[in-house]
Amino acid sequence: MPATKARPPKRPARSAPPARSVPKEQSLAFYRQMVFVRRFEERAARAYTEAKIGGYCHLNLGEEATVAGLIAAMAPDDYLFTNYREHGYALARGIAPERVMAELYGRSDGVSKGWGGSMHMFDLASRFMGGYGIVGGQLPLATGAALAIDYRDGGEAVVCLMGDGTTNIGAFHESLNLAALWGLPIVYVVVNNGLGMGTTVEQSSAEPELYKRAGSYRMASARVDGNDPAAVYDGMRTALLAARAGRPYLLEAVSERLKGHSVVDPARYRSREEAEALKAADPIAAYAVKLHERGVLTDELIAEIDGEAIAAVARAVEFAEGSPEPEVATLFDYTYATPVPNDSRRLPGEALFPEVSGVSGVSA
Ligand SMILES: Cc1ncc(C[n+]2csc(CCOP(=O)(O)OP(=O)(O)O)c2C)c(N)n1
Ligand SMILES: [Mg+2]
Repeated sequence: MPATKARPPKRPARSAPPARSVPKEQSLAFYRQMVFVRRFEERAARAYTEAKIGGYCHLNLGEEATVAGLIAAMAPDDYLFTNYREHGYALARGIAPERVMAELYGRSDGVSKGWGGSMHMFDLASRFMGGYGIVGGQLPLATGAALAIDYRDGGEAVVCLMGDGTTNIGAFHESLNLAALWGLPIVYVVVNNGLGMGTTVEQSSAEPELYKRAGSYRMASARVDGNDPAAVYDGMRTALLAARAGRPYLLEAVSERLKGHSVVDPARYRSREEAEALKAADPIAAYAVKLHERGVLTDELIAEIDGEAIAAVARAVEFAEGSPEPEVATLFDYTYATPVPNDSRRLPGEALFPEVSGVSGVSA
């Protein structure tokens, strides 16, 4: 597409109903969670630019309200699948920030023992099932998990997060179709941050009100304001109730991605005006104002919460920096569920056929 082509308006007016107001403690918990994710992500971005974190690194900046509301509505034994933009969800799900940061650093005390990195965190204890780098790759797996729960008559639900761009992947349609046919206990959540890399929802989706796509599968769905944690929480509770009763659900949470697609993306496709306007879309600032007006937050409390978050993130960084690198010999551990004596367990540089001297890295 030519760079000069005017981009369409970002999205139609929000159709989400306003959230019911939540008790003071719950709204404070939302706020703390949002600030913590923000500070964690900002620190991760800094560590990345200092070359302490390698590989890809996608941040939840701008999605903090969605993170807080979604996770608060889940039961501890529900399963969560995400895409690669996952740090905030891992933290909110209760994985220690030290282990999340150590994973970003690729260290052995990380959630995935340092072998997964930013995109591939996995923690069975908190039923955090990853962390997937292939767009849409998590959908068939999450749907399969929901089928397993149904088969065992379990009471848990599966929550499968994805971005707006993911709704144009074939696996989206295949998964929703089967979930609806089989009445699986799953909530598909579209975290609509307006962009798939640099492409807007309107440029890529013929039906840009993404929650409406569920209609093709006779699946209930709703759109909520992803900048309001209480709205997300309400919407998710409704969705989970339906899913547990065997009625899968599609929830769309609309927010903005405040920075580039990943840490290395300067987001040049955004005009200066758009970048400026984004400041007004900051869910944390907006929620602080709202809670201030309700008398839940004071200036002192705002400063205290922020200070606590910064200190906790600093401890996570210290832990990550002190954690050892994983042993190279463990490189292929966890690649397969069972030991598989095959070629891929050989380390780089090792001879393929040791008995044939001098032949290294060739295939028969
Ligand atoms: C199957 C596949 N195609 C393309 C890519 C490259 N890619 C990585 S992220 C991305 C955009 C996804 O956008 P969205 O689903 O909205 O998620 P967001 O990054 O906004 O969280 C693309 C196309 C990929 N990782 N996998
Ligand atoms: Mg997106």
